[in-house]
Amino acid sequence: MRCLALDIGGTKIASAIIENGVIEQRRQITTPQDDAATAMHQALAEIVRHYEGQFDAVAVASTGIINNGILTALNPKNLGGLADFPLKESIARHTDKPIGLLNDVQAAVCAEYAQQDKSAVKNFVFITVSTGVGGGIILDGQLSTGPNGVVGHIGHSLADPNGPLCGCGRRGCVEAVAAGRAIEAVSSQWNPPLSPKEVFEQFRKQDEKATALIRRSAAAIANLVADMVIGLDVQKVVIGGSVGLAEGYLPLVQAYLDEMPKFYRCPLERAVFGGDAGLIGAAYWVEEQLR
Ligand code: ADP
Ligand code: BMX
Ligand code: ZN
Repeated sequence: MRCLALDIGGTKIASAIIENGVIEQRRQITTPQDDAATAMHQALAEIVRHYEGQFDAVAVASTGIINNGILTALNPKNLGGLADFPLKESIARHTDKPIGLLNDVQAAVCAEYAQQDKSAVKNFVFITVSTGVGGGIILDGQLSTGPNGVVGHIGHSLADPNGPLCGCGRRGCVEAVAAGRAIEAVSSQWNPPLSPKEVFEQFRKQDEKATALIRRSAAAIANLVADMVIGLDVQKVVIGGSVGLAEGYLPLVQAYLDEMPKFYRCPLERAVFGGDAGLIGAAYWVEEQLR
């Protein structure tokens, strides 16, 4: 089966044709932030038209709570204020092929779990540190989505009760201290202002201010990993997202995790599929659903 796969994140929308797990014709655009609903409808129309005649199904991995084809943002600030969006219906205007949709990190964990020894690893988590922070959770070998598609929104568990207000309305979420946007919220106020990518460049040059900011993020993610391990008996965690995959980040998370007592630790790895885990996982999941 040839799938048109889409990965809609807070920063970028990736698309590709995927057949037997192989990616072809990958494209990427910036996620609309202004007049987000109209621009999102237009972007989706353009993507589907671009690949017209080349796919048998559409597989969508998207940021947000994905339930019954509707995208509901837990943190609308990650999507230029877009809170609710009829994702399936918007795509269905341009194709009569079947459309399957799930949360972006739920998709990513499917791709990465397929690479694991399933007899040894039953409970497995993918954490993305990207525009936001999200999780995909496999329990007893099965993707867990919950009755409303909410499972995995672990970026909105507590990192610091006195921390910054999160875009979801809660104070001190992991996302509000660890995500790309959380790094940017601080570094954009510096003189000169720096992007998260530039903060990482400074961190790798051992700049003190940049190191403190990256350390704050990595410490929150290490605590999140520990919470997953002790709460769900997770046997392995894989990290993705542009912040999670940035050089030097994972060793720092590992160092914080190494400081924890034994019962809070588990093996920690970089995503095998890197930034393509969402695309590949969406295609994999939709093929399973249609089989
Ligand atoms: P999305 O959230 O759309 O899936 P990404 O995984 O690329 O997209 O994450 C976007 C976030 O990562 C943004 O906050 C961006 O500033 C940050 N970012 C992008 N590239 C890098 C990089 N090379 N190093 C560190 N951070 C990055
Ligand atoms: C947010 C939330 C999650 C998402 C996670 C990572 C929204 C719009 N998104 O916590 O659904 O999985 O970000 O998303 O509320 P990304 O855009 O950083 O990839
Ligand atoms: Zn939050």
